Amino acid sequence: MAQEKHTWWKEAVIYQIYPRSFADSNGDGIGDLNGITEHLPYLEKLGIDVIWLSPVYRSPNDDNGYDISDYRDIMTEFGTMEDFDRMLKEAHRHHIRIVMDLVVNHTSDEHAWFIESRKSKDNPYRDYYIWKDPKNGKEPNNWESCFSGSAWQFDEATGQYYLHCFSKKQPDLNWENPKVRDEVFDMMNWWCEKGIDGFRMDVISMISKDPAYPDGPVNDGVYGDLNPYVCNGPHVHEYLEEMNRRVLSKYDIMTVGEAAGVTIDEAKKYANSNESELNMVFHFEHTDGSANSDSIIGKWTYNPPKLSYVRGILNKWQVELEGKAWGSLYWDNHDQPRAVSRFGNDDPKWRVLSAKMVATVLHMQKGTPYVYQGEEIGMTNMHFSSVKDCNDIEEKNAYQQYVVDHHMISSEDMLKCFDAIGRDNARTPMQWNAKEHAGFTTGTPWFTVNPNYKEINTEAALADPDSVFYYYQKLIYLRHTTPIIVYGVFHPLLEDSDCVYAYERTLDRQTLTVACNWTDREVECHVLDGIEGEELISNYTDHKVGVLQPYEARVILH
Ligand code: TEU
Ligand code: CA
Repeated sequence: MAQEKHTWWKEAVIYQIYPRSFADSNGDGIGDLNGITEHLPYLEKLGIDVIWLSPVYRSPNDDNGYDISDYRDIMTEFGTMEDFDRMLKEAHRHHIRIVMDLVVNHTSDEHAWFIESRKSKDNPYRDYYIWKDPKNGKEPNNWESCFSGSAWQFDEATGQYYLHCFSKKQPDLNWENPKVRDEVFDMMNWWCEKGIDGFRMDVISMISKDPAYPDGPVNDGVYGDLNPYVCNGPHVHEYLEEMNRRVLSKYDIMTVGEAAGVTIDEAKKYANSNESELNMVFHFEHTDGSANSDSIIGKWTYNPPKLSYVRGILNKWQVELEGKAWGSLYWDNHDQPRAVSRFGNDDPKWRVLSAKMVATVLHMQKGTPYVYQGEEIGMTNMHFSSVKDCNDIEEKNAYQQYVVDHHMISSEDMLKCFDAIGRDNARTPMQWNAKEHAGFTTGTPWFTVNPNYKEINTEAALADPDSVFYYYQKLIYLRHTTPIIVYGVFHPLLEDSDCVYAYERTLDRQTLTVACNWTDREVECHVLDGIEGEELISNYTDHKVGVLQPYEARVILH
């Protein structure tokens, strides 16, 4: 088999920062760029190679920065362009690259293009967005926005509707218009010239819509599903090839597409080995709430994910992308609950052990791993006792639609779903120490700090050699020093086990065997029996033959 092409982004570990909740440097309660700069030595110590920065551009914050009103300016609360330049320079000095979030499926409705576009039907910016006439006096079709309600908003001034796959303050750009592509590519080149190291592309799989705009299947009895008509649409690969030609191929950068609705076959195109589009994509199969455990309503559930399901999906992606496309690895991000709470066990008795186990399962697989801020110290989900305490627009709108307007679910059950998989879980402030507000701010934090910060914080983690932090540090170090972890071929083991996640990686004459107990019970497991080799990492110091202890993880190179 041909030797796989070696590149820096295949060997890298990425750390995602959600700036609003990372570190506040000036006491206004909101995380900012200078807060990130101050903590670069912490990230260098962890050993990560790249920061993916959630959006820092100017934004009215209807969706916390995923609604951009100026792509070439910095959000006022986060600092200035000088602060950005300094952060970039300092990051590079600490051997850390910076990947920007690129949100170009939509803009804010406060972006200058949209302000012009909505003025009149003959405005030069009209075709920058997707405008349609009413159908029988109503919305052009039945599509539901990803944030509940219709995906169409009527605009009095011109008597037409505009499309917004997300909030009504996030109108979708019309990528069919070559002027839109010119503007986006110019803006991307401008950031690349500044010296940034890549892009994470927000819902990039949604930029090309089915030109027929047909009604979607009605799932929850209210609206129709837009996904089949907006994900992986007819021109998406054409547009990304054009982007690659006109921007990406000119720089030594990495790209990861957030690809809602992506299948393995589509991923092979987006992330093909010829690198004609993107370097890799995020898929949602193992984190999509309703797919992964029985749905309660729409995407919402409070049922825990089953090992067999999660493993089936991850293994399938490992095996099928081999040699064809590069993959990405993640358990959580700013849209997902905390990894240890969802896939491990956040009970204080098991939190540390299971956080390490869950990390092992992911970090020994093939692909580029992503660590979400706080994951490296085993931060947990948050409990919200009222919708008034929630911040996320997705949660608030879902509550309004399902609980208030349509009485389809009780308030109690909806909140149980938010506790289990709501996006707010990931957005509570980073826990730095046991002082007031977890050391996140000297002022009043913009969002509730998880009350467990006295036990779970970076200062405590750095003082404890057995902490989750040092385990992540070691996983990252191993990836940097052990080629089989980056380039080895993946082979599933024990695919019928209800308790153990096990697999092998092979490269040249070496084998890496990984065995992880997904449960809080001791379980029988023989995949490591008789293997003589070097134990690269484990969350237990003593082992027993033929069994794995609760949440035990072991990795042997032989
Ligand atoms: O997310 C897109 C997406 O498809 C989902 O993960 C979404 O957050 C939601 O959970 C759908 O149920 C991206 C960003 O990551 C997210 O933060 C933004 O809100 C969204 O796009 C719009 O820009
Ligand atoms: Ca601040």
